[in-house]
Amino acid sequence: MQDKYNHIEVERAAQDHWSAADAYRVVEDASKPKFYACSMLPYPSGKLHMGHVRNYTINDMLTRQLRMKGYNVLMPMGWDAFGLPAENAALKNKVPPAKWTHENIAYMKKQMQAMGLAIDWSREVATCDPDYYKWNQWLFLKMLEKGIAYRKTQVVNWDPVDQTVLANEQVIDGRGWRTGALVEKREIPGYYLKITDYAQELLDHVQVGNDKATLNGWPEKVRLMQENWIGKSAGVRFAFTHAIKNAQGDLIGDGKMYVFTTRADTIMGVTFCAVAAEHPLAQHAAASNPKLAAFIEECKKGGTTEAELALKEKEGMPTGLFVTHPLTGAQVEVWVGNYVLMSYGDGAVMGVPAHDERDFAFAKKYNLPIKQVVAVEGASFSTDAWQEWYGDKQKCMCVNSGELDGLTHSQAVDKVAELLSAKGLGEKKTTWRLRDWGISRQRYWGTPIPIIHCADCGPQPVPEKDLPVVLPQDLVPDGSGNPLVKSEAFHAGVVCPCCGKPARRETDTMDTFVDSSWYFMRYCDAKNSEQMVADGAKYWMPMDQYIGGVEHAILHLLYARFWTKVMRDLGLLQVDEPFTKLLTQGMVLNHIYSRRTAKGGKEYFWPKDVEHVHDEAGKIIGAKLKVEVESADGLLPVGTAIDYEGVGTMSKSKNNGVDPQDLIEKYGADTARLYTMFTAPPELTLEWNEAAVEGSYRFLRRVYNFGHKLLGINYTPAIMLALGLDSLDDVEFGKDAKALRLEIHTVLKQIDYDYQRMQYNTVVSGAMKIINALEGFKGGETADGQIAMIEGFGILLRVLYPATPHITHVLWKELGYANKQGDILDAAWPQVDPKALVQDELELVLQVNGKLRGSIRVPAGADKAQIEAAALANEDAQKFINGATPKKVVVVPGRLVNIVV
Ligand code: ANZ
Ligand code: ZN
Repeated sequence: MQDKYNHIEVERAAQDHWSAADAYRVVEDASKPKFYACSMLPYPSGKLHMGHVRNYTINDMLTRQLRMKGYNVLMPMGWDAFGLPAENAALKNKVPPAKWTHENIAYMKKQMQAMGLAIDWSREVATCDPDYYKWNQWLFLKMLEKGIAYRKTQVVNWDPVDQTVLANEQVIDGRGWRTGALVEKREIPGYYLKITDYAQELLDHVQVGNDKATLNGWPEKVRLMQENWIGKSAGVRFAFTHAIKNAQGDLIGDGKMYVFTTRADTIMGVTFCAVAAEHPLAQHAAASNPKLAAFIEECKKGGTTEAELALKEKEGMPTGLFVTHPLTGAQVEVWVGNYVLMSYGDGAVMGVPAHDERDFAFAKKYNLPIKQVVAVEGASFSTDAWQEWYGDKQKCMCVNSGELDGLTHSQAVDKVAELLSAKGLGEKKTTWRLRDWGISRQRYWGTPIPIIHCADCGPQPVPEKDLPVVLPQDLVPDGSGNPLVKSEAFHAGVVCPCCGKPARRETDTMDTFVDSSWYFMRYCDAKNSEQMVADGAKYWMPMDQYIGGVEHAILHLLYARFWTKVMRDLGLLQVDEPFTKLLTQGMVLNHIYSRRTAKGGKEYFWPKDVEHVHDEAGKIIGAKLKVEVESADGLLPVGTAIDYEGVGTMSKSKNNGVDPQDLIEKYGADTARLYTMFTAPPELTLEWNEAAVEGSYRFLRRVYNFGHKLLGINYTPAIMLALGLDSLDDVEFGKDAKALRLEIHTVLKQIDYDYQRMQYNTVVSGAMKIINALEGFKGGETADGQIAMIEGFGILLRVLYPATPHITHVLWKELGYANKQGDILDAAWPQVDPKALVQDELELVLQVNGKLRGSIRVPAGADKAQIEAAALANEDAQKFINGATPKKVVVVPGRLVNIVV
């Protein structure tokens, strides 16, 4: 063993050993309890960032600890290898996305190996591999057969200059990212998956407080986000009648304009109606009203997400059309409103400005009447300004509403539904926010949708025997649309499966969320060429612990849950939910430093080049350069003033990322891992601190040095074994050794608990307490003292091992612990020795007349009489008793003694 900690040597030795032993290959083994621990698969963007390091270290700690506890643990890894960044890189560098992607995968895999992660690489999956995406295609065809997948027109972003469809993220402020041209909306056909068929089950399993909920191991905030996204709302759907006819003379919508409302109790407060720009009544009115037509065009531009709509100024225009209120018979004017979504409910709303905040803003803007129809006792209503209670349905009662007056919200809703249904104009209805999942993308780098288009027979599924439809590997996008459209090879020889005539392949590819919806199941049967999933998935699924970023809280998790349910319903799996527990790790943050350039631009500085400027109280008031830096304004000298922007997520654009590679090279993987685990609980943000990285390194050096010192004592583990001393039961521990054991086993007990709840930062602080206790131990000269140290150090190595596997592996071996227990990788998890926790003496709180007056120490086995005597003899007690005769003495065993005078 080297006498100084050399992380390079240590890590090389440990990694060589593990790879020679193929230490991380796991096989299904029915005799052991299984545990499936998995991180969200990374996009192969080029190199790892600190967020990855954090994510995978959490996963690795879990994996290594549970393996020691006797579980059969799977920790796999793969690559979310399709997607837009590869196409963008290809465009920029003129290399095919496949080449770029594979090079990145190779590099990032090397980095992961350098981190010492216990990944079973034999199960590696890259989603751009035909052996993988074949099964996307296969399941898609099954879904088509079952009607879960279907074709309909969809609205896409169209760049008129590049003549190409843009992904949402390629539209910036309504313009194409490359051309800057105003983006148009176009309708083209695409494929959809009926996730809405599963809405109720998706909600039930995730909803907090629902009896059917099974995802109790998920963070509540994620469950709420899913619930909101699914968005179940109970209300009433009913029609306003009208006699508006289209150009052909037919009644539009059979003379009924349907709306959906969650506030049917406010139906008497309707003063207008509003429809979406795409609504048939809006279209009809626009045909004879150019101003309205222009307004409708304007509405269609820009974002259509709910978040964008919420921020938009509420705008509208009257159509000049009127509909009839179903209960009062009043004529109500129809407006076009930019806040009405065509894709929700019926694309039309009843406007109740007194009780709906958006309608209120709209009515104020266009001077429409506002009529109060519900009231809350003691609160007064005015049309001047919106107040929260106007929209509150909990405490309110109907007013100014004829026969509804005096009813509560739910009574009134029942009554209105009854009245409307008697007229055949409406009924209660549940509406969902969740939409079907559109999976067609007009992009090259994705899973080809297995469809063949025949001029005579229409779109036909590719026969199963012809799967996979392989994506050409060598195309280079040039910015002018999907290169598959122009690829002759892709279409060569394709014939209609139905009539055999020459035909064309579908050139759309699948949304990459398809790839990430089931990769974790493929890990279980990664090499199976006959089936999508098989016995491996039976054994490993559901996943016991999923770990990833909160940015995937909605779409990815929802799609994966849906996909799992579809696979279950197709008989491929027996599980209802894929992820039993979920941990969303916090972001890694760092300081942000910037400066305005002479031209008014902004440039960011690397934190290493900058130091803080403090005021007298030590508060950071700014920053300055520590070194010369090349800038847009030429070379900036040391001392140049820099703006300090506080902390934020590490990102390339802010130039505040820390490259894990540098860290690993300088300090080693163990330090990088230890630092990320120690600095914050896994779910909270982690603020970068270079000094703490060095502190982590120093801690490991202390552990190493202590281990090295133990080599020189009489009772190393190896010598103990040689003497036949492999059980501690026969050892008589003296006072010092007992105290050391008490301390270490007490910490171990806490560490055990912290491991269970994955609070790894306090696991590491527990390990620090153990090394402090060992270093401070005074009884190391005697045999029992040395044995207690060897025991304690063995505990330290094992509790630390999941965080820092390399150094602990080497010390475990060099000191001879491995002689009996084998590699630390499979060593038994240390057990708390109940005997070590037994205290010889107890400290009891001492009270006189219920007031704290000090404490006493008594033998652990002392009876009531002994405790009483000790308390009465105590000097502090005597001062307060002051010669009086005690009336009684109360003893609470193990806690306190109270003398009452
Ligand atoms: C009248 C009303 C009065 C409403 C009131 C609310 C408060 P949730 O709960 O999110 O489902 N709405 C219906 N369809 C819409 C569409 N296509 N675009 C925009 N808004 C639409 O929301 C249901 C409410 O959203 C409905 O209830 C309707 O406004 C509006 F005091 O009807 B309400
Ligand atoms: Zn045909």
